[in-house]
Amino acid sequence: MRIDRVEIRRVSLPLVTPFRSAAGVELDRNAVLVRTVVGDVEGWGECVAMTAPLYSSEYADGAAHVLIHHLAPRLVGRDVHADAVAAVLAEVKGHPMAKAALELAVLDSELRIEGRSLAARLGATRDRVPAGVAVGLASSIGELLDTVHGFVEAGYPRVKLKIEPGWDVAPVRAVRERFGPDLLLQVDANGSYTSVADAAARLAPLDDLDLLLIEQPLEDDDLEGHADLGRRLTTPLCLDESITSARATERAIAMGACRVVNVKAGRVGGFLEAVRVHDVCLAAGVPVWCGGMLETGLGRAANLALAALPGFTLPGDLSASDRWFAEDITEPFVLDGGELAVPDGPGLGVTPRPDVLTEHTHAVEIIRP
Ligand code: NPG
Repeated sequence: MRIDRVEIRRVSLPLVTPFRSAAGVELDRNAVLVRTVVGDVEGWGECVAMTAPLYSSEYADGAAHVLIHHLAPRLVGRDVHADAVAAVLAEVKGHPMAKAALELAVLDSELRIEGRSLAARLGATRDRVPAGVAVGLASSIGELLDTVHGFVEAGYPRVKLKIEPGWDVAPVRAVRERFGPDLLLQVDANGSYTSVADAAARLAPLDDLDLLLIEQPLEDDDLEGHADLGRRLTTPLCLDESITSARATERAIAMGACRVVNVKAGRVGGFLEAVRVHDVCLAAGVPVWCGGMLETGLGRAANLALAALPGFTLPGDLSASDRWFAEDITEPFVLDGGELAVPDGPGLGVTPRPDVLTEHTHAVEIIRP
């Protein structure tokens, strides 16, 4: 399959409400989209890097730069299959989110040519997956309860609350008391606790609140700290930022640094590596779930395909499009009985709506051989 052309497209979609976490505040989704052209077939990928390097070292402008100047030029004009993309791009160090977006676009074009869905290609075993919603740091407990109430009313079976030191036990307890034991509830600290002792002292009361998990309390590289903290708490610890590859997943599990894994294709360099992370977890009996990064419908479609694999036994950060966008660039994903349908058309199973895409695009770069 010869890649005739790659386009890097910058879009900015306003969020319906700002999203605040220990990794900053998001007001708009500044996405970098990748379009590959193979004959008369196009393929789409979405880069999940955020506007600023606060969640990870990658950020949208940097990802666009490395895609335009270093990654896309290695593929255009070449005969390459999706399986080989990661190896071709490997001589460029780092930049997993940018690489994942380009690999996804190649996968999408290849699968459209084959008439096969991404879900089938990745090994999905379900056609619907449970939804989950992430709720940002709020300015008061009253505001938080109102926000969660709206999502529970909309039918979300699982809620994830962002926490940080000073905004942890009290808001989480208030949510548990108000919505009762049936709500699937978990928390995410984005690495904001600075020591094991401090985290253990602050988070121990969460053990009485029947949480599914506590996500990434400590810094990315602190696997020993997570293992130590995990022994001091009864609530399972889950890693997100620390999980950078299938090998890192094996190490984290072997060290006892986590009992649950959040996988994001962008963070591990692509959907094919995300499947390998899933395989490691499945073999080790460790539950895995699909993270979210405020994706437009393109990235959301791909996440749904991944989340339909058998090891994904916990609901992901997979919400309906209207959780983030008044108008998505694809047909919106809608909640149906607390679930979302996994796209079953060729490739991603969705494409951008040309008018919406044009309205929100502010730059396009074309890379030719
Ligand atoms: O539903 O797409 C979603 C968002 C889920 O909370 C979510 N993502 O740390 O996992 C995370 C987090 C995040 C989003 C972090 C954006 C930083 C920026």
